[in-house]
Amino acid sequence: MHRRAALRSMLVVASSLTLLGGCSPESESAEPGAVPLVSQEQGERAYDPGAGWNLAWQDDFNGSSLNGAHWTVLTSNFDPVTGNCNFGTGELEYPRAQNVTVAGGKLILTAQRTSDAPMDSRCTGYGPRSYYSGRIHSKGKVERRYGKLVASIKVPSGWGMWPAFWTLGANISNVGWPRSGEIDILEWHANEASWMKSAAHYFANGAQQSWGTGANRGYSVADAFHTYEVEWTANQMIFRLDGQIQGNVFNHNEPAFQQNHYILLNLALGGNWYGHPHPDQIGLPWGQTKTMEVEWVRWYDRGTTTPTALTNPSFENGMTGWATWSPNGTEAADFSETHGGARTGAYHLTHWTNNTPFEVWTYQPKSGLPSGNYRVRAWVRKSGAFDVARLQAKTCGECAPVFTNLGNYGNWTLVETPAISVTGGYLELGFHTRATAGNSANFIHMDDVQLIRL
Ligand SMILES: [Ca+2]
Ligand SMILES: [Ca+2]
Repeated sequence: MHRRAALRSMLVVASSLTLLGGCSPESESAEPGAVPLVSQEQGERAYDPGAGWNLAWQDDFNGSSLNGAHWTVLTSNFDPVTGNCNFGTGELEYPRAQNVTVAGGKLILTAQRTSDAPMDSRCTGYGPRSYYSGRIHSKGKVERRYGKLVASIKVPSGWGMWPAFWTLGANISNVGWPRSGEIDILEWHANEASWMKSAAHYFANGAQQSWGTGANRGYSVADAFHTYEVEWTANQMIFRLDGQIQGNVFNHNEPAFQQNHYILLNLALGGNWYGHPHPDQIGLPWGQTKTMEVEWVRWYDRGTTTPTALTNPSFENGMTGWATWSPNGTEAADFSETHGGARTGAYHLTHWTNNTPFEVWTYQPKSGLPSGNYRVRAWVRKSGAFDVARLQAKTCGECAPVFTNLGNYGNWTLVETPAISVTGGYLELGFHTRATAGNSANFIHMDDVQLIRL
């Protein structure tokens, strides 16, 4: 998408034109710490997601054809999802089915020069394309949120190669881009061949917002398999190369990243990230091919996929299942009620004040929990001035809680606590707020509480 261009131009060293003839992965891979290329070609590249992560979905690209239950193959330079020609970035390729194959346990996206002058009838104003290539997505088929999304990918070297492993928000057809959100796990640029480039794009404060980072392997990552991942939670994204080299952490609170996303894999050529080069400038001569190969894509969930059941977690049955506590002197002002205007269902929990200082802890006690680590999630809208506003959990009435301080959110926003260890089977979880000065503008709305076992 051309709107991604601003970020990309910031990340690319524009003066690296001396690399135009192609980089030299052989010499660079001799640096200390480099993994010999031959070992990476033997078998599937190993990956360990770490303790507490469970495989929720995967495609190993076995067999001899792409799994149509997972993927849709694009066969045009017009993108029907976004309505863009050349994907909004002026890319030189025309995706077609022949250039998407599965063989040897791998997905293979093949780029090649063509004199066919392919062009979608909706894109006549842009002129014909000069390359064929491959592009697939999982929209409407594999759509998930949070967890670790990882792939083992071999990107092709060569100037003008723009392989990418990324996601878009599943609601893009309704809200458009960038409101849908976009997570770029891997983008590769020949001028910085040792880097995994990662980014997030979204809409906030009336405009497109872009955040970017990178992870540097120290030698070219092209022409060998590496793992590229994002660890995505309600509050953060952590991008890793080969499970170890970490870029900067993206701390977010964006609705676009609290919904399902779908996966895209594609091998683009040229376009705005390379400064709109002429097809002859691309490092892919007539009669040759370049391939982006993917050994596997995996999506891991943190903890169990089924949250531990709470009583009345969406507050549809008044305060059933929930208790309240207030310190002496504030009971008369502790307003902890259910109201309409819910996130889901008809009702939600509200804390508010009638201009009187108050404090209230609305919590659900849970007994009989298996020992382990837990996390609490809930959706919140909040405004006003509170001294304390927390989503929290504790293992006894007098125990120190784990908590997340709630910010001001105009829209329903998903929040979660840090992990808490439960060994005695008991947990209290809920919302604790306190306002020492009366303020009629104070409000906090809460709905859809979940207890997650990690
Ligand atoms: Ca495989
Ligand atoms: Ca509700």
